[in-house]
Amino acid sequence: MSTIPGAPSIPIDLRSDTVTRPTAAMRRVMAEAVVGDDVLGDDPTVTRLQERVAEIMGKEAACFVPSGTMANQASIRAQTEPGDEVIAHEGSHIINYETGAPAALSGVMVRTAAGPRGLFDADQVDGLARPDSDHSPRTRLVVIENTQNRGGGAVWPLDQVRRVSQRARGLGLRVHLDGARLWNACAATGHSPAEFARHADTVSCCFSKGLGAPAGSAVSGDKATIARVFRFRKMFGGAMRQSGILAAAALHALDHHIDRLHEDHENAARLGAGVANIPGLAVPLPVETNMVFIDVDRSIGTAAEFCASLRERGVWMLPTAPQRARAVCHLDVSRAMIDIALAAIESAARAPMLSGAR
Ligand code: TLP
Repeated sequence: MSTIPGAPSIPIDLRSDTVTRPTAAMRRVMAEAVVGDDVLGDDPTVTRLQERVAEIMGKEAACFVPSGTMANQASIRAQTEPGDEVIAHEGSHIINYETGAPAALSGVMVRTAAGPRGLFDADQVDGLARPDSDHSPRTRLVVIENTQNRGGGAVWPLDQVRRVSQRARGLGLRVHLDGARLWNACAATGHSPAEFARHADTVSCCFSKGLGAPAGSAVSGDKATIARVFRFRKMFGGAMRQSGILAAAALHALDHHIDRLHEDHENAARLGAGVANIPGLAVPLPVETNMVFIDVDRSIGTAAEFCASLRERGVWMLPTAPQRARAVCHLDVSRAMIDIALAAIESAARAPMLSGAR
């Protein structure tokens, strides 16, 4: 791909907060990690991470898994049986980006809730939960995603989480919190992870997004449920051996990369405000955390064309819909890089696209 003169020599990668590379300090603790065979239960670093995460979430136990997807899917499988139904927002990650896994791995159906910014409220749970009958699927689980990715990195207010959870539990349902970016929700609101997690039976969290570790997520919950999560982690092929190397990175991230998340939020706000002033571009969703969604006017081109043009200018973003792109701020993006990115975005918005303006 050609690069336009003046583009930064190292790309500014805003495709996701998953793109961060481990820092030198993180690589050091990984190299020095004391490890064992975690499938046999004797990797001390994994055990330490699991205990630490359970404590942070205010739960009895936690299970370290390779990815956020496995955290969600093992949680769904642990709390449902084939033929059951799960309630989730239509824009949720488990529906849109996990390759149909609820159907494939758990044999469940998902009944969708609608609502602005990926949020829904307690009354919708009433309407979506099935009556107890011989004919209906059994509704078993409600999934809340906080922050909500496709909703713009939207934060579920604690009170709304509480309302939805109370209603769900009142109906005998369990609650799973997809907390891939719960750290960001906490940084934005000042609430602790445990304050959100107490309203969920299982809560996932990721170390490989805003926290900057190379891989790894965890599911926390009561002992019996987490025992089932361990079982399905193994069944899904996610039990790892000397995974203390990864757990060491996660522990380092918990110690060093949580307090700085507000910087990503400030950078995203700066990016969003700048983009909103560029003709032909709009910021359709409030910038609450580290994500900025950008709507591209058809007169400029498609979002894919816009991202391709931007890439030639050294800035990487992902198209998420025909006219929508996403930029995510993270550990490897500084405030100065945001200003460089804004200049590139403005230049790309002015340039004729590959297929020309329509
Ligand atoms: N999200 C990725 C893509 O899959 C879209 C991203 O770049 O944002 N829950 C939520 C809310 C997520 O955003 C993601 C990843 C996951 C779960 C899954 O995590 P991984 O990628 O570790 O399986």
